[in-house]
Amino acid sequence: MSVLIEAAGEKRNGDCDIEAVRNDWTRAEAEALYDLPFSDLVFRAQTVHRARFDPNYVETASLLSIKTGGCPEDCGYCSQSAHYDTGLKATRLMDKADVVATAQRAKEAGAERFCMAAAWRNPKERDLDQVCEMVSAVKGLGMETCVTLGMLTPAQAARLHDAGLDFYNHNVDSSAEFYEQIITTRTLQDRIDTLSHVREAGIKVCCGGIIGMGERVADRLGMLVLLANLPAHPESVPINLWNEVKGVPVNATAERPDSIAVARLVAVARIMMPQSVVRLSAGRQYMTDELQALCFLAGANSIFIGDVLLTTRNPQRDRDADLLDRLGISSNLDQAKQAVPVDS
Ligand code: SAM
Ligand code: DTB
Ligand code: SF4
Repeated sequence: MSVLIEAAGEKRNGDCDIEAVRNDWTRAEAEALYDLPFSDLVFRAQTVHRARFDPNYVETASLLSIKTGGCPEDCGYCSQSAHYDTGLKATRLMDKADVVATAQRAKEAGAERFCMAAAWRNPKERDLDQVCEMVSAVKGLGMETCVTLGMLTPAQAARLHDAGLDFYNHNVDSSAEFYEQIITTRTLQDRIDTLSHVREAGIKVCCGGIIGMGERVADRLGMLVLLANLPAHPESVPINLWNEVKGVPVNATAERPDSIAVARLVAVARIMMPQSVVRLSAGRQYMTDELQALCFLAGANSIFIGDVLLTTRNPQRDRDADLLDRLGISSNLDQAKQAVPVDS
C-alpha cells in the first residue's frame, strides 16, 4: 500500500509511519491531518487502527457514580458541581455491597470494565479506604477496574494500585486555553501532576476530554496534542460529546459539533495515539447509528454501555447490541449471559 498524503505541509507516504508512537506532535501537524480530504483521513486512521487492533472488536465499559453531586469544583459543564443549581440531589458514598452488586449486573450485561466515579476534589483517606475495598471486590468478579476520584497524591495512587486498580480516569478536558474558560478551581497542571502520580504508581491512564462546549476546532486539536505529548500516551482516551445539563455555564456557549467534525477528531486521535483505546464516551445519545459506524471506522474501539452514564443518559444496551451486530462488530456483549439493563 502506498498512498501519498499531505500532512504537516509535506508529502508523506501514508504507510511509512504507522509504527511510530510519537510524543512531539505540533498543532500544525494535527491541523494538517484534520484538514485532509475526509476519505484520505479515514483511510489513514483505519490503516493505523488495523496495524494494532482488531478492527471488528469494540471494548465495553460500564459506569457507576459511587458518590454523586455536591462537588466543590466549578467545572462549567458538570451537573455535579455545587457551584450551580442543576437540580441534582447530592448523595453519600455508596456501600460496598451495592457497588459490587451493580458491578456483577454490569458484568452479566456484557461490560468488561467497571468504572467507579466520585464527585470529589480529591479523596479523603477514610473514603479512599472504602474505594480500595470496592476496587478489590470488583476485581474479584473478574472485571477490569477503573476509578475517577479527582486529584491524588503519590501515596494515594500507590494505595489504589495495591488494591488492584487497573485504570485511573482523569481528563484534561480541553485545550490549555479553553480549560481556563471552563474551570477555575483546579489548574490543568494539577491534573497533569495527578496523571504522573497515577503513571508512577503503575496504574494505566484513562485521559481525554469533552467537545461541544463552545470550543473551537483548534481547541479540540489542542486537547489531542496535549494528550499525545504526555510522557506516555494514555492507554485509554475517552472522547466525550457534552451531554446537555441545565443550569451550568456551558449552556450559554454549547454548540454540538457536526458529524463530520466528530469523525475527523476521532480519526486524528487514532493517528496521533496509535496504541490507545479510543472511547466514544458521553454524548452517544445524540449520535446516529451512521455517525457511530463512521467513528468505529475512524478508529474508535470502546463504548460505555448502560442506560445511564453518571447523571446523564446513554443509549440503551439493547440498541448498542443491535448496532454492533449490524456492523459485524464483536464485543463482550456477545458473551453476556442475559439481556438485562446494566442499571437495573
Ligand atoms: N470528579 C472527577 C473528576 O472530574 O476528575 C471524576 C468524574 S467527572 C464526571 C469525569 C469526566 O466526565 C470529566 O472530566 C468530564 O470530562 C466528563 N464529563 C462530566 N460531565 C460531562 C457532561 N455533561 N458531558 C460530557 N462529559 C462530561
Ligand atoms: C469520561 O471521560 N467520561 C465518563 C468517565 N470519564 C467517568 C463520564 C461521563 C459523564 C457524563 C455526564 C454525566 O453522566 O454526568
Ligand atoms: Fe466535580 Fe468532576 Fe464534575 Fe468537575 S467534573 S464538578 S470535579 S464531579
